[in-house]
Amino acid sequence: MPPARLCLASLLAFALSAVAAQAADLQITVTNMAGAPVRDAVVTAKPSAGGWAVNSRTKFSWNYEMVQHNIIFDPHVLVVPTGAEVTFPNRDKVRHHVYSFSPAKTFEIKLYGREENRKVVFDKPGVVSLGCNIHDGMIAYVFVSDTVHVAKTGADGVAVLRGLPAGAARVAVWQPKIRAPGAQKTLSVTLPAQGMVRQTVAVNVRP
Ligand SMILES: [Cu+2]
Repeated sequence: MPPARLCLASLLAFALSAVAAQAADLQITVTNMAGAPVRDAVVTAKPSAGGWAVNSRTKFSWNYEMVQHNIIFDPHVLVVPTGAEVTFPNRDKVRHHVYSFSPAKTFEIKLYGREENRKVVFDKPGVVSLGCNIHDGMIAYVFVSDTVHVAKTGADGVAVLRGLPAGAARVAVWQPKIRAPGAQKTLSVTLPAQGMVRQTVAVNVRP
């Protein structure tokens, strides 16, 4: 590595450690209007301080895999960074035919069988609705994120975003059943230099 690159790398490491020392965590609890937890909601944050955009080196800590087994897609909602390659392994004895008409990624994986694998690159941010031509009940979503600050709620309705810079951030909560334009609700959050901010977001979801 040439010296200039080395110098830049150490500067970057220093800058990153400075950011890490001044970072807050955001815990969002998503509920329905009756207060019950809502799972599979995707929470994103875009701090006004910047630095949130994904790039070609962005790697989330989970697998980019949409498995088909027991005639369902698993997970129901898969979050990946823009540009990610997602595998679609078929673990069923029957064949599936995966497709999407979503503007963020229109594609089709023609009939393929047990233990076969297919790959699709999701190159544009947005929500991609998946279906299967053979099994109408198979529905799932690939959430293609343009921000590194993203998390999905579990059965408890909780998502935690770690290491957000201090200051204002635009937060969005998306879930396929939210009754709102784009199936999302947005809010503004002000983050301190350190500590955990906890907020509950109630959304109107279809049963
Ligand atoms: Cu199928």
